[in-house]
Amino acid sequence: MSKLALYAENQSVRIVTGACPHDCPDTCSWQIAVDRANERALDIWGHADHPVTQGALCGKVDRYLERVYHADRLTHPLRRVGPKGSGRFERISWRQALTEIAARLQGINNEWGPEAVLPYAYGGTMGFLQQHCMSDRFFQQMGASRLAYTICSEAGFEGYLYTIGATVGIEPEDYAHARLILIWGSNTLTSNLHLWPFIQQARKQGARVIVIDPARTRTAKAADEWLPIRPGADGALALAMMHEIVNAGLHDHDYVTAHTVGFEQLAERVEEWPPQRAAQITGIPDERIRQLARDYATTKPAAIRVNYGMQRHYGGGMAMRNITCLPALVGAWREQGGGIQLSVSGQLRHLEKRGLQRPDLLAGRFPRTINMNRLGDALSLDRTRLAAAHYAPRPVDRKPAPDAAGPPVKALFVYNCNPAAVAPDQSSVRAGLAREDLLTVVLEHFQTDTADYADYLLPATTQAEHWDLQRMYGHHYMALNRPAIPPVGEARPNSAIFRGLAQAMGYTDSGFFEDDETILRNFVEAQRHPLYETVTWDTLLEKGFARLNLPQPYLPFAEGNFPTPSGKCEFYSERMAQDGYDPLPAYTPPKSEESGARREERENGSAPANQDAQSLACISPPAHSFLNSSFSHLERFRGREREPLLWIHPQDAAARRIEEGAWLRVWNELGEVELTARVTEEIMAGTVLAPGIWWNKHSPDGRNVNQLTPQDETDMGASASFYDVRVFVETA
Ligand SMILES: Nc1nc2c(c(=O)[nH]1)N[C@H]1C(S)=C(S)[C@@H](COP(=O)(O)OP(=O)(O)OC[C@H]3O[C@@H](n4cnc5c(=O)[nH]c(N)nc54)[C@H](O)[C@@H]3O)O[C@H]1N2
Ligand SMILES: Nc1nc2c(c(=O)[nH]1)N[C@H]1C(S)=C(S)[C@@H](COP(=O)(O)OP(=O)(O)OC[C@H]3O[C@@H](n4cnc5c(=O)[nH]c(N)nc54)[C@H](O)[C@@H]3O)O[C@H]1N2
Ligand code: SF4
Ligand SMILES: [Mo]
Repeated sequence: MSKLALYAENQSVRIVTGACPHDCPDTCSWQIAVDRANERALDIWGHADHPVTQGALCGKVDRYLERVYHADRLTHPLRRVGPKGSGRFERISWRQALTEIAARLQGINNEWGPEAVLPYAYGGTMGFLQQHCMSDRFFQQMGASRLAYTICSEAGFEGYLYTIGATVGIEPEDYAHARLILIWGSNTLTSNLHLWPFIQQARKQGARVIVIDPARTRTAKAADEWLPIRPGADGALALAMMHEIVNAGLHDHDYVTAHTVGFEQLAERVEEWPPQRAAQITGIPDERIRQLARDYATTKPAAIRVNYGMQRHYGGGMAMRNITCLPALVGAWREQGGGIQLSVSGQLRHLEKRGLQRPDLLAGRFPRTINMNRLGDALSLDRTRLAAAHYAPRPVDRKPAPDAAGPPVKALFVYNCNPAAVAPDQSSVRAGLAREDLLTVVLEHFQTDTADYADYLLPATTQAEHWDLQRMYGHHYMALNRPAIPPVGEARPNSAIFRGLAQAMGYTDSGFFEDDETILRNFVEAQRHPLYETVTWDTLLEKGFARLNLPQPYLPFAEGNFPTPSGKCEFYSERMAQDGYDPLPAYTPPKSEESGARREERENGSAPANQDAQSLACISPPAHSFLNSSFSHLERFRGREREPLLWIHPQDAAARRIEEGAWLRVWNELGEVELTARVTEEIMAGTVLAPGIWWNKHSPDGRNVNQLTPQDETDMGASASFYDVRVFVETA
């Protein structure tokens, strides 16, 4: 019997439909059973009618109610009592908290101007309401610094956009129709679980699945083939595939002629990329590259699921661009199950969001924008570093001179984010957070590593307790989240906290008085684009989710119509040339090839022959049981991941006399962290892998892998280069 059927018969239970808030391409629709007598949630499950959720949540969110009712939940406002970072607090009332924070903000605004206030937020929730609605209104009314949301996806986004014009692509359901599926820099069974049933359906009909990844992930194990590739080398692989396809005449002449621009220049460019050259860079034998290219061009339909893992490198933007050229080159877009998906968030680009976020409250001001990856620099009192923290996403963008960098950051507002654990160059971030003169306000469910540094720690509601509308990006269903239970303790939704702060600041705009349900209903009803005709408030209330007004099957580019400037897939991009890039696909090597670790090797004369002194590439993708740093503090999930590990190939381990379970010191020019060795052939030689993201305070030495990751921006979008890292490893 389904859970729904089980509870539906029970008069003492109410069933509330909602949606998972997490930053995950699956955006599941869920149902919660609530005991009417005491308003306590009893059970949670995946919505059976949702075409992608298909009745199942992942192993993390299946236990969401443990998170909701966990003894460690923050249940009332707190004010710091110990020294900065000590994590010691006393309980205060909401009124006290809001009044005191408002008074301190007024003081900072008067002395330094509003740009001295920096909001810092990311993916705790992907809801239109609790992610960036009332907070945007609040900070825009103030004129605070703005934050560029670059920590995850911007490099890949830009590469994809330059090539095909929008982040749209194949929908998950259509992967079932593919005959060849390349899972490229993605760990589907961990980070995009609900795609897997469609892939399995395809395999039942004979499809082959190939995983291109430096690690033999659980996805690679479940696939037909694992193709190990060196981190950061994907751009070269795609170039060589195009070389082979064009030289063998396997490209789709008609599609290329009708729907692409720049084929002649592309053909000339890829001439420079024979598979032998790419083999040197990728570590994939040239014969295997040739075969992959021929299979990709001749198996129809051919689908690519590319994801963010492969773009967390300096050349991530260009690598994504190259890969995005492939489906047009072979005409894969023609068929159901052919094409590519990075994200389908571009389907939301026609949303009317002004009523939600109220940019008009800026009233003509243009506050500076800070790149969130450079939080360490932003919190530094050194003006040169502050200038470096400004957002400059393209080569043609310039950062200001130190004198023009603006005021130091004097107040930091963190919500939906745990930067002390997730942001790069952790020692810089923590040094900044430890500044006694910095006012830090943190809105959280739990006392995270970041919350330890708060002056005021404010309890936020979870998704079980508040309204929201979920912004999906891996499929085409928007989902409404209704509150199932009353707030736990004195917790308040982010929206209510910012509403309260606005009132404490004396802001009078009517936008600060709207209630949550009204905001969402107005937002849904404000849409005029035909794409959202089917997403009505009534449908959302009734069913819990609504499909965008897209046909099924949905073939976005079967007849071209790319939303690029030329209307075609741009092998040659004039816009890239204008923005300061090579207008053609190119290979951009990892920056860590030239980083401190490599310099150090040359300077202390550790010759390549001396293998145990050599640095290794280091990547830190998500542990299966965590969601970024969420869930990693709960015993159940921590238990599943054992302890902070470093996967190292037996060859690299032997050269360093490292044995399974050994205590390791892992370091580079930025920092150092201690990890336990997992000696395994599941990572390619020359690369190590540290599953993330552990909280610092749950790591044996109080630090995590972000000690080793740089603030450096990627080639496009000023994104994070978490996996463009080299490290030295030795037994501690
Ligand atoms: N369970 C779980 N699910 C999640 C998350 C989570 O933390 N846990 N995080 C969510 C978020 S915010 C995001 S952005 C996505 C992230 O999920 P994905 O987009 O899948 O990205 P990653 O997990 O960073 O990396 C995916 C794979 O890329 C590989 N990889 C690393 N470098 C390279 C490279 O240079 N080339 C290639 N070909 N592969 C490479 C890694 O080994 C990893 O197996 O998942 C979301 N879903
Ligand atoms: N080394 C390394 N670092 C990485 C990555 C990596 O692969 N390797 N991945 C990067 C990526 S892709 C991403 S997206 C970032 C993610 O980094 P974050 O966006 O910081 O994600 P989480 O670590 O899940 O932290 C989200 C926090 O928001 C809180 N939260 C959830 N809902 C709410 C709410 O409604 N209100 C409030 N106030 N708080 C809420 C949760 O309790 C949690 O502590 O990390 C990045 N960092
Ligand atoms: S984290 Fe992803 S897979 Fe898990 S319930 Fe949420 S949306 Fe679904
Ligand atoms: Mo992410």
